[in-house]
Amino acid sequence: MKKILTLCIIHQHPKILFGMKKRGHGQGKWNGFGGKVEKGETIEQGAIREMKEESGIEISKMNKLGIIDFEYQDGSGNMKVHIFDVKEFKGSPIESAEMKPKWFDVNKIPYNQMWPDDKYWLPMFLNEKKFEGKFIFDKFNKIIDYSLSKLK
Ligand code: 6OG
Repeated sequence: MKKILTLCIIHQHPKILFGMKKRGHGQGKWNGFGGKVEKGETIEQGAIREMKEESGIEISKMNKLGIIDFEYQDGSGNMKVHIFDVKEFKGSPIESAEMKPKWFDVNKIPYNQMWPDDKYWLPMFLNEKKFEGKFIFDKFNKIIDYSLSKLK
């Protein structure tokens, strides 16, 4: 079974909040906040829990914009990531053991320090378009194939 993960991004135009992952998978990259959905929780509950754990922020309203399948060429680490646009929240971001948060201008998104798939789908996210896609990586985290489509 594919692992189900969440990814939450706060976009308050013209600012967007990312966190620098301090450890584990994706260390050293800026990304939204999220992680694995646990047994017994819904995807939304998992998203809310991970956002709180990693940034201190409590989500009050969010909108699912994307679903992306990530696969590795060798079959390892396959996952399905549900991507949420956080619309309303309480609190302000604090650094956690996992993430160091920072607001960016949407014109200065640090794509060269992010997962290589982000530059394909973030423009749709910023335009609040729904999307779904699939990215296949090699063992060096390079994209070897992908598909991405906008949903109506
Ligand atoms: P933990 O494994 O630490 O959560 N994530 C990815 N995000 C993007 N944009 N591209 C990828 O390409 C990703 N792989 C994982 C999902 C990992 C967090 O990082 C996201 C989770 O929010 C392969 O529990």
